[in-house]
Amino acid sequence: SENDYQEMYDLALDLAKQAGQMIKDAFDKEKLVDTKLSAADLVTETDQAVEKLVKILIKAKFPNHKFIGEESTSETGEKCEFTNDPTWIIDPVDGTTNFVHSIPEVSFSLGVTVNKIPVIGVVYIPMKEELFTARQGQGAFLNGRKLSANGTKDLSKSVVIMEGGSSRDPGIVDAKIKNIHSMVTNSHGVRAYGSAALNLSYIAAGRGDAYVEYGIHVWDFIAGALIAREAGAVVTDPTGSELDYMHRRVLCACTAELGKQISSLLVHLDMGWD
Ligand code: LIP
Repeated sequence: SENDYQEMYDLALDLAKQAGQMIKDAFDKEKLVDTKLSAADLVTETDQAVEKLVKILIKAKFPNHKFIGEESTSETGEKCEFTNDPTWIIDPVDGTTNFVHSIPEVSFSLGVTVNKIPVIGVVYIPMKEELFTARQGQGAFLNGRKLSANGTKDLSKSVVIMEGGSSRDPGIVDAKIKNIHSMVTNSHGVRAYGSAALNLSYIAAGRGDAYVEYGIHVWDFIAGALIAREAGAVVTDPTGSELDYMHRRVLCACTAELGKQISSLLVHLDMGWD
């Protein structure tokens, strides 16, 4: 019911606040860094501590809800079980590489799905005190101010956000460089902020026109995808087909025309499913 949704949203905001405080407290301190799937896939104590706390608080309030978290999932190495149940999908620290290197583009990302559809998206960038929020059908907001994505239709007038990502497989890196080459050649410029959740929120806020990435995970982009859509952007699979949250790739464009143009120029990498 609407009441339950309000309670879920209130908890989501509270979790963002608490996670943000933990990230702020740890930001200038020395970090204990470990690696996961590749030498450039990083995790810190803060990622783990934030996820642990958030998981406990969700369980306490909504014991029947499901939970998918970046660190819990990487620990077990299992595939995600994504069901119709209300599911909290969180990335405790999105942009861990930035966090480790004291670059402030670090976000806490939280999405809630019901029947596999995102109904709540919260992305908080504590070092900038920017809180991006969205609820299905109710618009997207930055610190309470309503957002609307740009109207850019032409790649030649666009800024495109892209990332190098954490895979060090030479074939994957080559394909990504090819894509960066096409976008640099045909646009106003390419940017990489280092956090998928932040990148999508930036498109929602009109800070750039499109974002594409292969190799991210559901927790990196599900909240940002709702925020971008609620701001009027189009979020699809990079080929242009319907977005699959478990397929590790996404294209977000401020207009459908721009999305089509970008899609046709890309080498489409398949980096599997969560
Ligand atoms: C990060 C993503 C980013 C990608 C990085 C990494 P993490 O997530 O948000 O877009 O380029 O390789 O996957 O690992 O910091 O939560």
